[in-house]
Amino acid sequence: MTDFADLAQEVFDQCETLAQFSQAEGMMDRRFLTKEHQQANAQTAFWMEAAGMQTWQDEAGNQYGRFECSTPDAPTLLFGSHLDTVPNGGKYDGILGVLTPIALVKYLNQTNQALPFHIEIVGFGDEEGTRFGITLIGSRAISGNWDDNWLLLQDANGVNLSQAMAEFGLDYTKIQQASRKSSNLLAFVEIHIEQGPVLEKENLPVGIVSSIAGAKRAIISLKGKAGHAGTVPMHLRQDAVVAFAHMAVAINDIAKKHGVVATVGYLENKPNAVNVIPSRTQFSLDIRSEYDALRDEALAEIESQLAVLANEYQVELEWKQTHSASAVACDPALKSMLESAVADTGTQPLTLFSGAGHDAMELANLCPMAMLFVRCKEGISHHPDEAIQVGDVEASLHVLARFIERFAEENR
Ligand code: HGY
Ligand code: MN
Ligand code: MN
Repeated sequence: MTDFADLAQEVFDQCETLAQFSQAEGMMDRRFLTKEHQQANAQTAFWMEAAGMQTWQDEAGNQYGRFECSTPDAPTLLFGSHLDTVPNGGKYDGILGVLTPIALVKYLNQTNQALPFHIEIVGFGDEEGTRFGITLIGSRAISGNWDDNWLLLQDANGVNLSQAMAEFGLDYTKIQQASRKSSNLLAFVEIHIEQGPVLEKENLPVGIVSSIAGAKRAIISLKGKAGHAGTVPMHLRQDAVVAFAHMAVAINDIAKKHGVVATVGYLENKPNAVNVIPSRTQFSLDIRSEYDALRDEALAEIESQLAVLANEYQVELEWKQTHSASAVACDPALKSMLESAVADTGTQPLTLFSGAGHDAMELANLCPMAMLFVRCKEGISHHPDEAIQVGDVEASLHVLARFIERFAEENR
């Protein structure tokens, strides 16, 4: 059996190297079209070239590498994941899914494997959506779902997307060049940390993804009435924070009742002064399920309950949906090929669904898609304690090498 230990260690060390490109001292924070994004693309391109790939950056800031086979007009098998992170995130979410396939290509190059398809790897520039508020910008540019309205979106410093693209050296008038045709793409495969506890509980290094949860997101603004904390009687107040507090509990209770997940992750309060009754509170809602109908049922109940609470606490409520993605099933044939490849390496093939969203759900609009999960410590993610074991990277390389052999047999 090939020894992937050195390549696995290399991937692990490269995750450390990329982690230094962060906009915040002492924590992971790499956002779309920033200097740190530019550094991560350049470093990734360097490793891609060292593995024997040609490299380029597309008009959406995605970093590509290409490993050609001997047949010029052969189709392409595409691997990839994202190079951006959440604020105070981990070193492996997304990153592992770019660096592991680079190591695989290095192995294929060193062993001169004659493949009937080209291999490409893409490092998406924005999956988390933490700079401009919408997610999957890089993969949506590739799938042809780019929306020019995004150009006016602004980041926390008031920089809009078109300015950020120009500063990054991109010409947004050419953004359509980033979109790919499905005709020459055989499949898209994303390797990603599980970001959940199942593989660790089952004591498995890898797992195969069945489907990816569909998420809806909204920003909800409450308008109450500011007033003196000492003089306005309680029964005459229009306190936006009190209204919010009841809404947050209602969201939590309704989600549990319907068996979906809902999160209030972002909260802003104004004027946020110790002796002023809060007049404006704004918060985010992220609600997901493996089943869109279940999610939407819970969402409808949340919407009506928040209207009742807004009335009860005398605040005006404004609801702005910011994201909507349907649940996406992985391609059955690819899924079973991954399951066979896992079994070939002597590991029990466990299939599980992904509560986290991924670029793979966007690429599914272009070609058959599959995902391989890698165990992570206690399922921790979107947190600096995110951790993986080198041995599990090694296990995933064995699976991918076997998957490539099977996929090549299918496509000769
Ligand atoms: O939010 C998500 O599911 C992903 O990590 N962006
Ligand atoms: Mn993430
Ligand atoms: Mn991710």
